[in-house]
Amino acid sequence: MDYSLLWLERKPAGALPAWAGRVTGEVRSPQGRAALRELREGLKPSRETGPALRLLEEQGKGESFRLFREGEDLILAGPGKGLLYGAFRLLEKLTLGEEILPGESAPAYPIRMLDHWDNADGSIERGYAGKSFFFREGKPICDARTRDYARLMASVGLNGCCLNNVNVSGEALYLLTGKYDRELREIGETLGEYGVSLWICVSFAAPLEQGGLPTADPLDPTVRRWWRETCGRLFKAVPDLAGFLVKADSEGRAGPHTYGRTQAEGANMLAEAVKPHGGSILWRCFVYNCTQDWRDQKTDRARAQYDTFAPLDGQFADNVYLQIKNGPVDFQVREPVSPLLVRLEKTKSIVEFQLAQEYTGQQWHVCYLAPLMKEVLDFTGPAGTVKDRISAVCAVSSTGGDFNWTGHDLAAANLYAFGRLAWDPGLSAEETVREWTRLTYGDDPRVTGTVTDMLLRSREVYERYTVPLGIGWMCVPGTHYGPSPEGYEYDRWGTYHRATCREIGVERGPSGTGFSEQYGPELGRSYGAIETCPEELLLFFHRLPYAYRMKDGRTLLQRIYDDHFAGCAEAEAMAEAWDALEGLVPEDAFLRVRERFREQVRSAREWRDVINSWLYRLTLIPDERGRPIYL
Ligand code: GCW
Repeated sequence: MDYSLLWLERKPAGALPAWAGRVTGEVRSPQGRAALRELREGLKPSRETGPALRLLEEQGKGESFRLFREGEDLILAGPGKGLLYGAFRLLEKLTLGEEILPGESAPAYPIRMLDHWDNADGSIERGYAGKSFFFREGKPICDARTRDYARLMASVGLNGCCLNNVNVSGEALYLLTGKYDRELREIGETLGEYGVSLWICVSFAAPLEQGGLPTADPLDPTVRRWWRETCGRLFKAVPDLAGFLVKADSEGRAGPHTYGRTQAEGANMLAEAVKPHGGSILWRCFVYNCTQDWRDQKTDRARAQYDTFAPLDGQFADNVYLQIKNGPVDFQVREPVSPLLVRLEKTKSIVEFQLAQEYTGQQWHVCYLAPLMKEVLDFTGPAGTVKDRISAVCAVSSTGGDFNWTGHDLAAANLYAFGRLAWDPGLSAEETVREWTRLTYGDDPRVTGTVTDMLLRSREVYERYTVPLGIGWMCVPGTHYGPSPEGYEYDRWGTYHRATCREIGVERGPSGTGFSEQYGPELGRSYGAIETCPEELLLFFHRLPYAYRMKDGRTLLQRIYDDHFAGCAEAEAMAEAWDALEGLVPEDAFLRVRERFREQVRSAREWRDVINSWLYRLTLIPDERGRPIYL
């Protein structure tokens, strides 16, 4: 096989409970049948009589499952999808050697999906794991990998897949028009067997570009009719289609603003068209001015999404979900939680994480993202905690056609953790990483100890040698890999740190752009004042002189120098720790990860030297410890 099955490679072994010797069940749905098949393949039952694992398929569309004992039998009960999730959980627990306790489990959210930024030509926007396995040469494809992808998704409880890039272009524009109905139907059925619904991205300008109409104005009756008719045909031809994801009025794409309409008018028009087919609209909130003049100090990109969407709360149809990136700017290694996530009272929202490590090392650097996801889910704002307020979760996928799916073997931990947290946001980053490590590499404590430890620290290590204290955006424009401290500084994207020889950072407190006030009075006050702002976000919220004293007495500049030295040293130590696992993990995996660590160390040193040298040249303040800081 030209790809691995990741955490599904390992199967239960050793002494299994008596009931595992026989697997029976009357299952009707495709998902119920898949559950039975997975259990039989996983447990290899050998008896015709005696204690059994019995599957009881119940009516309904739910996704929960129950486990209970009847004499010597174990019963797994639930609707088809529930049986599937239960089957995978059961197999996983047996592989981990955990006790199977009676109980019930249900997902926290009805939509738990991956957004693929795959293009029809087979490339992937911000893809770091090879070519698309959904598109080849301009066409959607369905093959054995589609099915194995769906199995991997279901094994961690994920139930949605958006097939194509939010920047819809090329042949992907025709996914809507009937040209690829057969392929879409096939993909939809294959994913559906594992409970994964199919979503596609559509272009708001489609009536104009594909429909031949003179406008795409959402209030124009001919436009509305075009969408209704297009959806009528499409949803019939592709019964597993769940709806559309839309990037409108964002980074040059058309949207309702193009026609002087509100975001709600745009989203609702599409919502009306998909509603008769049970469809939903995932409407991205990534709307901001991407043609800013760097001299304009009033416009603050961090404010944009809240300013656009908060006043529209209550105006969206009930099958619209506002899709909100986890931070207010754009997937930096450290941002505050988007205030919009804790603001909406009457509108459904879906949080968007980015497993594709665009700004977190592009799957060459190890960066375990569960701590970031937890930080967001557990964040409490004036109207409650994110995990209780959102209605759904999604993540930009990190997958591609590489053998190991995610480019870096250790990046698979992010995919795993996202699924587990989407099902149960109460889990901890530690629990999920331990599970993943043991499922992937077995139980040798030298391996589990090293791998879990490095993964849990990896985000902060990355943050230290790249852009500490919430500063963000010192990466190379375009590729977003490697350091370029002023790369985005005089550009149009609104991503400034405004460093001079005296100060650094954007003032976002009440005396500045006022962004901190979007968090309501209490939190707003705390972010808005330098003394109470969490240090890790200090330069996100404040503009400070380099001589500013941090809580531990170091100057701000010294802290930045130190972080770069320390982060880089930690990256070097992680690489050595991995080297020590030679012979303890499979050789091919060992070599792949070792190659990645070599690049991580090279790149970490580059970050350290470029950022420190730049700051030294700007300020002429040397490192107090006299370490070499210029190239
Ligand atoms: O971070 C930016 C990326 C773009 C991406 C955009 C978005 C898909 O650099 O590549 O486009 O975000 O999220 O829409």
